[in-house]
Amino acid sequence: MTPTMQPIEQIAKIFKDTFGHEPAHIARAPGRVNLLGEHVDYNGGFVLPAAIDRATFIAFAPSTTLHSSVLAVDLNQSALIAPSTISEKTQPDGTPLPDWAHYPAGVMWSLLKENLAAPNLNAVFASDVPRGAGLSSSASVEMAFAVAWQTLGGWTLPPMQLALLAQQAENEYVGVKSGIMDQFASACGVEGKLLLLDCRSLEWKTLPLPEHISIVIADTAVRRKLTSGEYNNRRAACEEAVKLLQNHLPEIKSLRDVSVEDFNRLANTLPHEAAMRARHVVEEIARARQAEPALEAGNIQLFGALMNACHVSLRDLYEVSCPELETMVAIAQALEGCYGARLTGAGFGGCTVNLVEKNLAEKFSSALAKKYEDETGIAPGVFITHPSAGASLL
Ligand code: NG1
Repeated sequence: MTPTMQPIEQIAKIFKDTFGHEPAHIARAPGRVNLLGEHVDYNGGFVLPAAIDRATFIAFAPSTTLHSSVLAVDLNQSALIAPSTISEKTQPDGTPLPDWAHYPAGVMWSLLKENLAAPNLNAVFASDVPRGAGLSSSASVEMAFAVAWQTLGGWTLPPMQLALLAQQAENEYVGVKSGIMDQFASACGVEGKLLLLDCRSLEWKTLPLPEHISIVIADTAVRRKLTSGEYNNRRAACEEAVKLLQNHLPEIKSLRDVSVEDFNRLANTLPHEAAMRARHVVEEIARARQAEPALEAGNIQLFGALMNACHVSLRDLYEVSCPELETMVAIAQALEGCYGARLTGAGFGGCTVNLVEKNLAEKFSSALAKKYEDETGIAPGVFITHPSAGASLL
């Protein structure tokens, strides 16, 4: 599926209505879905995401004013971002930047910090990536603006370097201590391919998705609050486990360095909660490594089984599931044509990812949506997705 033309036409029209002329450029930056390697990016592990055919689209042109003027179509709000007030997170008139504007402002801040030109621009953006659903809508906004400033700034960086700058924006400006997976997938996506990233070395490669397989995303339509607190708690538990394990394994730098065998031997030296969190990470990294030869060989049964095992681990050890995600996964796993189903992203709500036989994908999607609504009374969003290319100008 190619990206729908609708958001492009919409932002181009709103741009012209707002600024009185056509945009100079349009860029697109996709969201992502993670198939395996959950909550391991910040532990230096391996992740297996794909950029998806849902994206943030941005229409933009240089501005001669002392600020950038940014309009978020989906929220019907605008904000002014000026280099002179960016550090205070305020607009030029002293009013606070709205939360959504922290993403574009963070990217400008990050670029300026690295002495890269981020000229003032007029921009209109819209996205069809569901927000707060574990599909990296925020990274797609960051990457869209990173491409815009790269275009107007007259410099070019490799996509991974641009992703690292967007991650810096998210970590240091927005204040979410996320790993590199989201920005990487949005920046480096490859049409039709899954991506395998070593989050420590940042080396990556593509892996094949068999022709007869579709990826189906199912949004529970449940959004949990307190997610960033829960996310940071789990990060802290992983760090605690590393410190304690270093008493026995002084050479380790992160849970990435701990083998399943060593962990089994030492798990009882850790407090209960840290042991559960760390076990998920150590075993999940092992699963992601197993996935590489499985996908290279087209062994989708094994890959699906690894996804199912990942879900159990996220539910029982990492404790990031919720009743609606459980319902969605249980229904999916019992449907014909499903090889694997699990929650994707940080958890506590949001989406599941499902690997489904292509010729059954439509039937699977409508049955999943109907049964989920029957059981929960909540109308979900279920859609078939296709791995897409990374962020670029159109
Ligand atoms: P989601 O839930 O998609 O935002 C978060 C992190 C990722 C990664 C996953 C868990 C943010 C912005 N991103 O993803 O870096 O750690 O959780 O694998 O918090």
